[in-house]
Amino acid sequence: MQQKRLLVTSALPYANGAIHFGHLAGAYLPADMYVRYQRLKGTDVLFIGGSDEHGVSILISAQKEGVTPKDIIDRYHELNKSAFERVGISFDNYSRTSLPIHHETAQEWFTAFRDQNLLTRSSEQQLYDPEAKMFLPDRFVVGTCPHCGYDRAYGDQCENCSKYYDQTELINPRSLLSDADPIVREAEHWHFPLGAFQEKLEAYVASHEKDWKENVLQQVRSWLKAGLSDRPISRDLTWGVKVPGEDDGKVLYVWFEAVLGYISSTKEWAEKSGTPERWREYWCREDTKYVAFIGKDNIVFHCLMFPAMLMARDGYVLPDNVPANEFLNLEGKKFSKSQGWSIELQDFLDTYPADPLRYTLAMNMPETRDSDFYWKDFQARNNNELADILGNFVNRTAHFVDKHFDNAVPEAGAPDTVDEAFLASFATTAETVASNYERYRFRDAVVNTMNLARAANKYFNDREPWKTVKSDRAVCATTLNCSLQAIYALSVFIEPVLPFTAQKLRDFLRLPGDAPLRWDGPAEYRLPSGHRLGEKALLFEKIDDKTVEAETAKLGGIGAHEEGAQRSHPPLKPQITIEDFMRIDLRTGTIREAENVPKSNKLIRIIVDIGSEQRQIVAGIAMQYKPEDLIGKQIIIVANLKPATLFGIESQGMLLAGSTEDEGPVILTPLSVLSDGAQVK
Ligand code: B3M
Ligand code: ZN
Repeated sequence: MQQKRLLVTSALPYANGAIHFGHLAGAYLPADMYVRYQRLKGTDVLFIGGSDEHGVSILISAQKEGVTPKDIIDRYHELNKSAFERVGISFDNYSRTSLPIHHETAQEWFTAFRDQNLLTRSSEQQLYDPEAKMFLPDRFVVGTCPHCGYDRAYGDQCENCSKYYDQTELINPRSLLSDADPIVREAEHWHFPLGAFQEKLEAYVASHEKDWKENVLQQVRSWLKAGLSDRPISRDLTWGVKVPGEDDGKVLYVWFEAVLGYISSTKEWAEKSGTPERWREYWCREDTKYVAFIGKDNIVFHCLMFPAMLMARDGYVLPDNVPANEFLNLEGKKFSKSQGWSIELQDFLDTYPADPLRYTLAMNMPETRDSDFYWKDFQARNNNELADILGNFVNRTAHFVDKHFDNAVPEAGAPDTVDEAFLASFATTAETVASNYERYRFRDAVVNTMNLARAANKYFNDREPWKTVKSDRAVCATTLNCSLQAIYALSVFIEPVLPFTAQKLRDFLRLPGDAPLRWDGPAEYRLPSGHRLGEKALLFEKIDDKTVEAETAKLGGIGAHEEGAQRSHPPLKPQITIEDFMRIDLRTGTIREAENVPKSNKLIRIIVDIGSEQRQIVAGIAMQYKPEDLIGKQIIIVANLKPATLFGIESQGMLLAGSTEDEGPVILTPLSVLSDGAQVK
C-alpha cells in the first residue's frame, strides 16, 4: 500500500506539572525532528498533541494545593503549551482532554463498544483507603511484589521483575495517600475484553518484529506471554469523562479516554481548519501511516490497549511504529522536582536559546538506554560543536563574502575535483541523514548532519581563500560560492534539530523565491551568482565556565527547601518495646561472593560470612552496586529472618540499607571493622 499521509502523535502530558528535559527528550523532541524532516520531504503530515487533564494525579494535586482540578489543568496546560512553542515543538494542534469534543468522542467510543456487547459489567475487589475515602489507583498503592518480593512494587506492575498483577495481590499494601491501611472493597466496573484480542495483537506485534525497537518489543512480548485479560475501564471518581448512562461518580478510566485524545485533538484540528470531516483521512484510511511517540512507561497502552480499541472499532489505522524512548536523567540522578533536582523548561528558556538544548538532548537521546543531561556537556556541545564548527563556518564565509565580494554570491569558476566532491557530498548527506530519520535514529541523524558542517569547515581551511583572494581571485570566488551553497544545504539539513538557527541561515541567505525548502533541494538547487545576501546574524553565543558552575550548584539547592517541597518520608511506625526489638537478630558479616541475579536488573546474590556460618542473601541493590565492589565489605544482616525465595533463589536473611523515594538503597556498614557474627543492638 502506497503511503499517502503521515499521522504523528506525542504522548499527552498530564496537566499537573511542568514538562522537563526528560519528557522533552523522550516523546516530544524526536517526534518534532521526525515531523520537520517529513515536511521537508514533502510528506502530508499531521502532528497531534495535547494535555491529558483527567486522572487521579490531577485530583490529588488539586487537593494538595486546596484549589479545583480546573485551576490546576488551566495553569499547566497553558504553561506546557507555551513551553512547547518556545522550544520549537511544531504541533499542528495542541488540544485538551477537558474539552467537550474530547468528552463526546470518548463517550461515543464507550457507547459503541457497549452497543457491540463488547463490554462487561462486573464487580471486582479493589483496595480502598478509608482515610482518603477513595479507591486506590494502581500508582497510589505500594506493597511487596507477589512474584519476587520487591518491597516497593506498585499496584499494577513490579519495577523489579516487570510482572503484572492485580493490586489486591500485593502483600502488605500501603496507601500513598494516607498512612491508613487499605481495605479490600467490592466495586462494579465496566471491563474491556483485552484478552479477546490476544491473537490479533500477537499477529500485529509479530508483523513489526523487524521495525519496532527492541526495548518496545521486549515489554510487549512479556505482556503477551503472560496472557492478556479483561481490563476495567471505569473508575469511581468525580473528575473525568462521565460514563454514559451511569449515575454521577463513575468516570472512564483515564487511560481508556486519554489515548482517544489523539483522535479528538485531530477532530479539533479539522474543525479549526474548516474541514470538520478531514480527521478521518488521518485515522480511517489504509494509506495513512501512524507513528506514536512516547516514553517507555507508556508502552503497554500504546502497543496493546489502544491498538485493541482501534481493532474493535474497525476501519481505524493502527500505529505503524511506537518508537518509545528510555528515560533521561539529570547529572546522574533521576529528575525530582521535590528535591530541586530538575530544570524546568520555561526557566531554562528564559536564559538560553532553544536550539543548543535541542541539539544536546538529541545527541544524548535515550534511544536504547537511559542517558543523562549534564551542564558541562551542554556547554561543550554549544561551544565546541555548535559555535566552533557550525557557527564558525557560517561566520567566516559570511564575513569573507561581505568583505571581498560585496555581500553577493560570487560567480563560480570551473570547479576542480575538491570543489566537486564537496558539492556532491550534499546529496550523500541528504541520503544518510534521511535513512537515519526513517529508522528513528535521531542521534545518528544529528551526528551525520554535523559531519557536513565539519567537512565544510575543513573545506574552507584547505582552500585558504584568504590566500587565493590575492593570488587567484577566480579560485577564491569558486570557494566562496561553494561555501554559500553549503550554508544553503545546512539550512535544510539542520532544520529538524536546529529550526531557529535554520531560519537565521535562511534569513542571511535571503533565499530566492524559487529556492526549494525541501530535503532534496541541496542536491539539486544552487544559489545563483550575483544574488545579494542579507545580514549575518550571531548564531551561537558561548557559555562560560562560571555560568555552568552556577547552574550545577543550583541543583538540589533552591526548590529543595521551598515550602511544600520537602521530601516526603513514610510516616513513623507505631512504638515497640525493647523486647520487640530484641527479637530481631542483627549480625555483622563479610561479603565473600557477589553476582548479579540473571534476568533481574535489580537483584544481586551475595554470600555473607557471619562467623558461625555462611548465608546466601538476595538483595535489590544491583542498580546501585557492582558485584565486584561488594566483595570484602562488612555489612549488617537480619540473621533470623524467615527465608524467602526470590527469582528461584533462597534468600537467608536481609542486609540493612537505607533509601528514600529517590535515593539508594545505600548499604549500611560498621564505622570500623568488627569480627563477623558480632551482635548489633
Ligand atoms: N498522560 C502519562 C504520562 O504522561 C499520560 C500519557 C497519555 S498518552 C495518551 O506518562
Ligand atoms: Zn516483582
